[in-house]
Amino acid sequence: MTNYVAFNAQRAIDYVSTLIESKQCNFFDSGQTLSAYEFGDGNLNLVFRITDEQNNSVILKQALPYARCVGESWPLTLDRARIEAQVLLNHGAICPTYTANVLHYSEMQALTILEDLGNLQILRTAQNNAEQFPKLAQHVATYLSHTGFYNSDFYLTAQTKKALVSQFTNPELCQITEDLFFSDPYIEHERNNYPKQLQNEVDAIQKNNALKLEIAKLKANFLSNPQTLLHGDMHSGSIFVDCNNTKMIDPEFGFFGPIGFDIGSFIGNLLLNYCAQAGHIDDFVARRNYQTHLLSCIVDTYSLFEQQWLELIRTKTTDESLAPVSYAQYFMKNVLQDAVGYCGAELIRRTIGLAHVSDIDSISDDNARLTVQKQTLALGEQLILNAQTCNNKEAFLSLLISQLN
Ligand code: SR1
Ligand code: MG
Repeated sequence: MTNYVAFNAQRAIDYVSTLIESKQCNFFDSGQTLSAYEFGDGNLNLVFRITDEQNNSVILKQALPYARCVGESWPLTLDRARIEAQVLLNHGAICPTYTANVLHYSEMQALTILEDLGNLQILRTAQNNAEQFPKLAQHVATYLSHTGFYNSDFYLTAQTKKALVSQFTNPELCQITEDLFFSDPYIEHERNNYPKQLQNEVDAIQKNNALKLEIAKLKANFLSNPQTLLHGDMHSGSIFVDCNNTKMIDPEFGFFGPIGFDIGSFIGNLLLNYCAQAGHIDDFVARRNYQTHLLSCIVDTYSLFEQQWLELIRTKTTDESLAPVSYAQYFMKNVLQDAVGYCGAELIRRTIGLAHVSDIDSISDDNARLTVQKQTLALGEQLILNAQTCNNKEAFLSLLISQLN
């Protein structure tokens, strides 16, 4: 095997052909002429679609030794390909229906070959077009509750869990989140990215000591609370959907962290889309209908997530000392409060930090976009400041409704 080399389309074809002809993989028949093109539009990696003469296809995802969205000036570990493949395998063993299937992994070439989900859509693209997915809440809740529970202290022995924490130690990718999510937006930083018309709002955030205290608590919890194996980047670009199917992709930021982080990030992205619709759907009734759908999706996701977690704790906990109902209720209240805080932080960092979302950036009218950005900042701030008042999901819903217009 050759040393690592960043692929182009021909190298991707050659690599897959060798796997097929040497019978290491069988996703294509031997002797087929293959074609490939690169279409990655994410922040970090190369992504190729490789197709045979019968139109069968797979996805080859290769990590670059730097962050693609910034360039070679931002070196980044190739180990993220291992983390991504191993999280997909771990989560896929627990929840195969909602996890993208890994067909092959190469540590040397920092690449994973995955099932092609091109028959589905990326959730963010679909939501920017106001499409509805009635099963999304159920699917995301099931994925997060099951992968969360079966990688937690409720289920694993302490020794097995500690071995997994070590296996999934992901310092460089965690550092990105620690910086972009929890640090940059709250200080003046060259990576921050916002229009000058938002300067007053940004100044207010960066001078708000109560807010900075809550962000410090959220960051400390992210740094040192290995509750479960997180996906680590549960935004709407990491989810493929259609009416009946949901598949999680891209867990290269996976590590053992606080359970509230993934569900909070997911809900934060639904709220970013909720706010952005003011710049996309002009008709008031149509906009309200879609926003109502998003709000139902948020409520249903959290309710089902909590219900499934409580049921899993009740029926599958292996450590008797963690089994009391009172502890389950205490535990889930803390998960909710964490989730509300992380949700608020996602709103703020996607508005003024380095990595934005197309939900907002695609609003063509400057004033409309600015109005949405002010709303996401205000909403994010209120969620962070009031997270600890959310003693139950009803309190979270009341908080949301009081802040949304
Ligand atoms: C440099 S990476 C920027 C963002 O993209 C990823 O998907 C993560 O969300 C990260 O924060
Ligand atoms: Mg990604």
